[in-house]
Amino acid sequence: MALHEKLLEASGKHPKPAEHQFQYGTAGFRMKATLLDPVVFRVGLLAALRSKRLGGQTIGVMITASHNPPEDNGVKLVDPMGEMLEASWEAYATKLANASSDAELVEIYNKLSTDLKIKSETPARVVYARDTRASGATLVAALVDALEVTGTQYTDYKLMTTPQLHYIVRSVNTQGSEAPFGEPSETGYYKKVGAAFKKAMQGRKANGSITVDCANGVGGGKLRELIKYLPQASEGGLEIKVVNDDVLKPERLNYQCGADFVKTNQRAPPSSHAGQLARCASLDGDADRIVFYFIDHDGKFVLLDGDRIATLAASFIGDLAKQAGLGDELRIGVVQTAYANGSSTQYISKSLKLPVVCTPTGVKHLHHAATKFDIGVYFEANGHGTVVFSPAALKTLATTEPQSPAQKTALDTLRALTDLINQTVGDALSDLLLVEVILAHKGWGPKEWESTYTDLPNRLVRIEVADRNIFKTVDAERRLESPPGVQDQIDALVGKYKAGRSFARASGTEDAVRVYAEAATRGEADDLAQKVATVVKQAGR
Ligand code: G16
Repeated sequence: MALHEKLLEASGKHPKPAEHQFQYGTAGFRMKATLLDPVVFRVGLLAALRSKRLGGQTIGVMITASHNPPEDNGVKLVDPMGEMLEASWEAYATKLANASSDAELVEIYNKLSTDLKIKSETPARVVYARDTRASGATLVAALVDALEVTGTQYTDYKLMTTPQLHYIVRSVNTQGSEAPFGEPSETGYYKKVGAAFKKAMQGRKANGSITVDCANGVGGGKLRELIKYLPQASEGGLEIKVVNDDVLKPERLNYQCGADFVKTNQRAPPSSHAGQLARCASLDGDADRIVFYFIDHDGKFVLLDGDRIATLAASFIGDLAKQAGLGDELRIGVVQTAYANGSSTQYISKSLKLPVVCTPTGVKHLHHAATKFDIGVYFEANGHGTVVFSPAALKTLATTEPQSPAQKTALDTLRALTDLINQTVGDALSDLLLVEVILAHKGWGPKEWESTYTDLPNRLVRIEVADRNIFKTVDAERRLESPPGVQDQIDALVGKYKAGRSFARASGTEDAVRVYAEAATRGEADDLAQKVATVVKQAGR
């Protein structure tokens, strides 16, 4: 049978509901799982094309809806070096996903093959994994149908965190090269991270234990596994208490727990029994985000979010670079989004004296901007982020000869960090250990970490509107250009509050508009958020 006939037949098993329009957004396709079968099938076709286009390099497919509720699912593609799919291909993904019939799908597929000059004899290679959602297994079957029909070589990595799959993709593609990323297996990931953690600690002891809420997602089991590769608590290693790791009751995923719950509600999961000043952290459903928090002496909840991780990491790495005698050679910068607390941005530029760049939401934007520095630290306030070292910076670190014992220690720590940090994408497990290393080096608890600067009180509100696509932003999502007049109303409101700042943007992962507001006091921040939310609600009716 010719390929187009096979494609027609296979596509017939994955019909697209006529009324739905799909879009490859902030984190790939994400929606109610019941709608996803044809989308995943078509993403499988695109993964095959992408691999062929790149000369048979391995492409990753991750089936996850991360922080979304249990009934949702999603799918996204991972490029060969572990980055997010190249932006120009997002449009192809959207086009394939919206083909209204099997025949049109085959037509678009063939046209893409021709336009992209894809050679049919080039092999296609794909690796894939999924999170713990109940719908994952059926969606994998749709993906496999696409991989089979296109003659793609594929490996099923089963249940994995999203960043683990990114690690696998880069490891597979760099095997046998000058810069192998790691052993392309789950065990390889644990070995690499575990060994780097031990080196980066430099014999220091963690200050007490940390409790990690795993959102009842895929991160729980994986964290338990990773712990086996770390120095054991009984031998003076870090004690990690794993909670909310129930993946057998699907409805518990991200419910009243997890990084998104904690960040949005600015409170600990109701199940948390942490005592005062005890270090706590929450992952999200696919373990690519992490936020930290603690209960203060006066019983107040204190959040240490992505901005805090960015500032902690940037100051630590900056100090190490200076101690290693590389302060003038390595240009360190921080990348944030509009959600970054104004105080954090101020602290980075005024106290740390580092450049700060603001990009739209979405790791792909931040990652890209971070690669412009020798060492780029990027974190979204929601806890999604990592640190990237440029090839030149890695070379400098590898070849610099230390001139004193202190320089050697700093250099060794920096080298260990380049392995501890998952440079492909934000990785909650690797970020957890990065923070623990820094706190251990500084001899800090969460209180000392918090005391570096004072957050402006802020509020995040989620608003459901008739059509979120009418909300279009400019200036790294800080201003609305449509609907007309709405930004003027927001500006007028913001002007009434001391240190007020607010913006509204359509979510790329949920059917909603998000409003962020900050101001000098808690009352004012809440008030401003509610008022801007009302403006958005009216405009979105
Ligand atoms: C995804 C993206 C993040 C983004 C978040 C919320 O995270 O990867 O970059 O911050 O969605 O995006 P939005 O506000 O557009 O809904 P995750 O953890 O859900 O994959």
